[in-house]
Amino acid sequence: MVAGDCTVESGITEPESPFAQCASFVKVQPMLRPTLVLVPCLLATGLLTSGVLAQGLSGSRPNIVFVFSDDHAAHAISAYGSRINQTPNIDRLAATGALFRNNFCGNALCGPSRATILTGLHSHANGFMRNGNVFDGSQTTMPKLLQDAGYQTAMFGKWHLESEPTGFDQWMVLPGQGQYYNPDFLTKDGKIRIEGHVTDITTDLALKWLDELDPKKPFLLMCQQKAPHRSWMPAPEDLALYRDGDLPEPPTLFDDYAGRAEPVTRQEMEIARHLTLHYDLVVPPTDEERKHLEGPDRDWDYLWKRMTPAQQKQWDEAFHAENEAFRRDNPQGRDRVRWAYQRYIKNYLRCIAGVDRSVGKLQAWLDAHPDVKKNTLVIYASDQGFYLGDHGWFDKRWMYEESLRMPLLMSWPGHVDAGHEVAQMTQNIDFAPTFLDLAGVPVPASMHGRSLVPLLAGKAPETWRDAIYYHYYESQATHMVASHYGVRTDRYKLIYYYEPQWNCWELFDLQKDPQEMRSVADDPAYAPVRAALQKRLSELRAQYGDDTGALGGSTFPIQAGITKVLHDGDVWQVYANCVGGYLLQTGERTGTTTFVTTMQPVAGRPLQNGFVLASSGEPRENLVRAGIEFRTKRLVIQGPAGMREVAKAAIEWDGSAAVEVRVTIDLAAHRVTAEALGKRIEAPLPESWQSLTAWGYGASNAETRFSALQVR
Ligand code: SGN
Ligand code: CA
Repeated sequence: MVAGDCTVESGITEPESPFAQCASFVKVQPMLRPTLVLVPCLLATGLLTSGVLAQGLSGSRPNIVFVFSDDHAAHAISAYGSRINQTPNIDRLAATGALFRNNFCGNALCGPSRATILTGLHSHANGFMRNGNVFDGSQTTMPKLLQDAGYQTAMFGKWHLESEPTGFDQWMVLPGQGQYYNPDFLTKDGKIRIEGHVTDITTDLALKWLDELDPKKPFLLMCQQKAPHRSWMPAPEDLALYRDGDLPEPPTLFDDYAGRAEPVTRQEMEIARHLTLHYDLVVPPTDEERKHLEGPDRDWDYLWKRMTPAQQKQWDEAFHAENEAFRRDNPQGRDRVRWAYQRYIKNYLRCIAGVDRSVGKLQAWLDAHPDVKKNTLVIYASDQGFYLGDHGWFDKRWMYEESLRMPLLMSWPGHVDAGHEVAQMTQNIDFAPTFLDLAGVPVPASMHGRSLVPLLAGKAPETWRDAIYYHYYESQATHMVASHYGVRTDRYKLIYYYEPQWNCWELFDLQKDPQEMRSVADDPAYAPVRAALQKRLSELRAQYGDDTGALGGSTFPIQAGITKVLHDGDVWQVYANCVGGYLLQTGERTGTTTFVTTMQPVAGRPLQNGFVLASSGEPRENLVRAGIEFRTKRLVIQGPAGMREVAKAAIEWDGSAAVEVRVTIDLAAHRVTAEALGKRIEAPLPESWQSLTAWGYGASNAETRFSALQVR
């Protein structure tokens, strides 16, 4: 078979043993089927240079040990220059292999990043745009393709994609976020609880699977740690770390958000205001405090009770004295922020110490099995980055560097140069193509990413990407980060907050302002840069086929959690890829107002609801929702305090026909009523509601068709 200037023989039809020496990988490519030759095609298209190492890696069918953690920022890895911790085992991967300097996610959230890794697709194309979506496990995924190509496949630990894992011979995953102590695992045979700390247990499950492998077939092991995700509960043996002294604070701990767009001031992820005392900062509540617990703090007792008495004792010993001192000193203002930062970052880093030890255990297993080791590529990565007090924050979601960056290290001694650094911009869309390329499986043309194999060989293809695309959707959810999409090049970053009430841009010159403290979007000196980036952004949206985030004009000046709006004559088709998404028009109405519309679910989407919404004042705080909960076939009213259900009635409905809903708001009687299909429900409204200031449509995780809203 001849392609370009290189001849590659192929014809090996049996998968090669991972335990055998990777036979003469320089001369001959072991390929699964003669028709599946990838290297020459890549060479012909210029994706690959003639790097001997690169030719050796494509189709070399290594075992892949993929260690993947949750929320581990690159700047908490010493190989990436961490100022606050040491990660000797992860660093060893860099010392013996490659470190990717500029690896990014496409949507800094757990489920979306995982769905991207499985599919090689950005969120809009794999359908998993926000946590709480349900992954469509029937689509083509990298583990399935590897399985078809003769790989043994396994997944242990955090999954977070709601549907059952597909493409794995063996899996044991945490339900949802999972628990740190004595966690439950979902298995093919139901749920089991295992005593211990989740990081150790996940590692042990992976090691046990390695022990039981079929030595004749290559394997993919996905060992996915829950740590260091919130609420940062380290294993007992790590509680003693960082006891003495303070860790350095990030320079932007007291960021005031001046010079950034307005959504940045509206988030709820500040160390100062949003870290909770009990759940996050592990100070147990007093009896008095226990009477008024709010938000995540309500879960502290549950977490505590999950622990065994021995584990509780270890926790008490670790934190009691510090907690007493905190109660006694009762720091305020910046002192309290500093105290919270120290408590938070230390527990976060203690969790990472456990993850690093897990990487060490897997390396030790390989060291003890040299025949496997010589055919095994070990990878460490995490689903997104995280704010380690940077900008005063914890959590992720934003397109700013700290959460956009994902750590990525790959070690395969003898095949990847030790100490190799990759400077090109890579992304989580590239993981699946890379694994497939290594396995000699053709990369489906539909995948958005590209194989990183040429970069591993130290040869930069001339056509490597000059920009990455990003799109974050989970607007109306925990931490309240506005939806946005954007583009990053090696020097600049352009971000668009597209919900109409924001409709604003940020532009950062990363060379002059690496901490992204001052947007230059409106600086005339940057007008040409901004224009070029806007063009590049449109091109990327077209290239990846992303038409989400195009929100149907200015008829609804307030929107949240809406992914797409289609407007056809009198019909508004609203895709709210979010719990409680809404679009509102503004106005002023007193007395009694009746709203009438029909609502109908669009087939093929997860069914949740269609609502008429009305607000008095700030919609985020005062919003009544009345309409049909499609899933449960009920007429319901929610709010105005949060999304709490305040009235409900079952309806006779076939689950698909358009339903007319009539909602009346009587501000004199302080009452909201909803009627549909002969049923009528009502609920009180606060006296503070003197006038309506906005109204419109709402939906949750649904695509819903509404007729024009009549306002009478
Ligand atoms: C939970 C956390 C949030 C976190 C999300 C998403 N709250 O909701 O702080 O942003 O997960 O994290 S908690 O009270 O449950 O800890 S992700 O990694 O799964 O995307
Ligand atoms: Ca995560």
